[in-house]
Amino acid sequence: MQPITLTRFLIEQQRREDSACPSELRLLIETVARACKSVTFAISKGALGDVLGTLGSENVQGEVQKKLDVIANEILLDANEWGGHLAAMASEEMETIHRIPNRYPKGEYLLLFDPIDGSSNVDVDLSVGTIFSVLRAPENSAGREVTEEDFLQPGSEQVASGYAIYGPQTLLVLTLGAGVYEFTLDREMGAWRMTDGPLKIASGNKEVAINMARRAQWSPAIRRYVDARVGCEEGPLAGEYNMRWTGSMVADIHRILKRGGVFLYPSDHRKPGKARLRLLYEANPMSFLIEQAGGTAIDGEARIMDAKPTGLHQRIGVVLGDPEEVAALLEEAGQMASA
Ligand code: P6P
Repeated sequence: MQPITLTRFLIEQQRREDSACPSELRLLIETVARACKSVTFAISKGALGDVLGTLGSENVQGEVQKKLDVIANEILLDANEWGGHLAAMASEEMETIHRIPNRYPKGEYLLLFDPIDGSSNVDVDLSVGTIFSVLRAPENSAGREVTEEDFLQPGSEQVASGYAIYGPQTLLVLTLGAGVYEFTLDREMGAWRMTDGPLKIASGNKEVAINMARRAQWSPAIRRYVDARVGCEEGPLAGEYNMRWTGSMVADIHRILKRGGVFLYPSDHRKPGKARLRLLYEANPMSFLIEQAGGTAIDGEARIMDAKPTGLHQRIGVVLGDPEEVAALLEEAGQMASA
């Protein structure tokens, strides 16, 4: 039997009693998935498609923009503007929100995305991805212009999230709040075919994803947790763990969803509020997937999806994955606090 396509999966989700997928959301997800197909075809051209390298410009984050950052951003904007399912969009690559032009109908959803996560990997042919998060526009936004404030909702308000990962295969990993499902792009048919799901994070896979070069920024508890596992210390855990760091959150999170482990990008312990990863279109969508797969996602202390955002490009510390590993970190922090 042919694997289930994304279209069939979404239609069957729509039919469910608790319908986690109303028709407008189904259209949104299919539109994003179709845009990700265009992105993967652009990426795979590489140097032959003049899509590598930088533009010489900086984005709102102050990061040098890759050609593909802008290409993917435009693909996602163009694909989603006309469908009538969105009230507005927000992207890592745009300083403020992108409202739906008046020539198109507006819908009830807000779409947030990081068009190319880990874009510095593209020039050296390593995996990158597109991360997306879906919120409902506040009811009081009907009949008025959507504002940035309407996007500042806790991650617990997400109705869907997912990512495309552009690696040896092109995959779409998605949750509508009723489990996490993986689809593989069938490049001959152009269809997304379900290849795994519901995903559950395996416990006990002793792999730590962290950038050790940022050690000076970590809290004492995170240093003790990491040093005991992948530091140079002798101790009961020495030699039991391995380390992985791909430079692309999508690739590291996909590995954790498929075989377990833990991912850490802690905030800078020396400068409160200073962190690397963005809350609205990186940490929240990934936390939704991780929790739906039975994992835990915290900012180092508290649940990420409870955080009340204060800005569109706000950053946050991230520790997520195997619930036993996250619990071990929290225990470390608790012991140190009570010492
Ligand atoms: P560093 C990519 O730029 C990103 O936002 C995430 O995808 C990735 O996990 C992290 O930053 C890599 O950061 O400091 O290791 O370059």
